[in-house]
Amino acid sequence: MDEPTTFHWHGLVIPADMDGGPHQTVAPGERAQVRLDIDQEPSTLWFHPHPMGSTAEQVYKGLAGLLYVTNDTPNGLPNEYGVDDIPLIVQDRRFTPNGGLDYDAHMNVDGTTGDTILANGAINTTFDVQTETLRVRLVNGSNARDFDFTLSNEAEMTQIATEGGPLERPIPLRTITLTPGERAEVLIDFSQVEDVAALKADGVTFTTFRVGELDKASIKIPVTETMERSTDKTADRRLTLFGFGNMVSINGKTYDPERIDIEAKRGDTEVWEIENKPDMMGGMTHPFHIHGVQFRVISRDGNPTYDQEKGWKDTVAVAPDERVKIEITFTKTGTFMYHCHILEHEENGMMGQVKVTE
Ligand SMILES: [Cu+2]
Repeated sequence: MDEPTTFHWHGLVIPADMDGGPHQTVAPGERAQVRLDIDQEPSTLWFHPHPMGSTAEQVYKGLAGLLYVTNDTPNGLPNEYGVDDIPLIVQDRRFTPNGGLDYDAHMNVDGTTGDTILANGAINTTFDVQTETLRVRLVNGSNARDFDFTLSNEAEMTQIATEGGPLERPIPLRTITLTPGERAEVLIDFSQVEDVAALKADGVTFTTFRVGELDKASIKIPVTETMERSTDKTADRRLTLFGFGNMVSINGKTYDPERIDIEAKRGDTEVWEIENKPDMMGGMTHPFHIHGVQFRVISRDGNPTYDQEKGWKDTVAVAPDERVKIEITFTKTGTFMYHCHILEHEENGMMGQVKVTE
């Protein structure tokens, strides 16, 4: 490329100097060697650039991919890549008349959206299902758009994981909603499907499953420890998300690379209350992401959070007028970003820095 970029590992719990935030740019023609020491739950992470001012356009034009964290312990889930375990990175895009990606951040003030839905970079994908149970790793890789995922036969999917690891218990769902940056692992049961079924985003088919002879699957879904999520924990910090378009802010401020907004100690556990303050128009959902950690969502407006969020998360949707409490333990040091994952909001300054020291 003829412009600077960075290598950001969304969801990896690593020190800030490996994290590829806006401070670690790689100039055109330059080479970067990245060493990652990975020690966290098996999960579906992704990577994308994070340079100040051009993250949204670089991601829109194709710079993003998946990173699987795995271990050697068989856990009873489908895990043969491309056979019974497939990724679907779902993104909306608009095309120029000659087929190029049409990025224009000004067409939609709250981020670039598209009229075409891609899965893994392609339009109208098909997959030949070979096993009764298929594990699908869903990623909302859009710049700005939330997706409601459903099956064409209106069957339930079983969500088994959030961004950073398995759910405490599997959750059957007809609709799975993901905001930009969020991921979910789901199991789809094809044993009752005749010929085809499709996955839809906001009612539009983006991947068709062709079903023939199916291998019987013996799936065991691992059950993990239940975490105590006391809804009356008091917040150590309050962050207020506000605004839309190019008038977005966190606690009334826009991003300043020279300013540390929050100082934290390594090993400390903090509760952050993230409030989405509505504006005169009612406001909009902001997906809130923190670098270098996986956190727990403990409450929404004082109530227990959704069961499908009871796993490690690195991005959490905060609806207008909602207060979401999350519990974070900082295990790595350095200066990390936290921001809205509507990429154009991030670029317009909806981002801050937390410095974690020994
Ligand atoms: Cu936002």
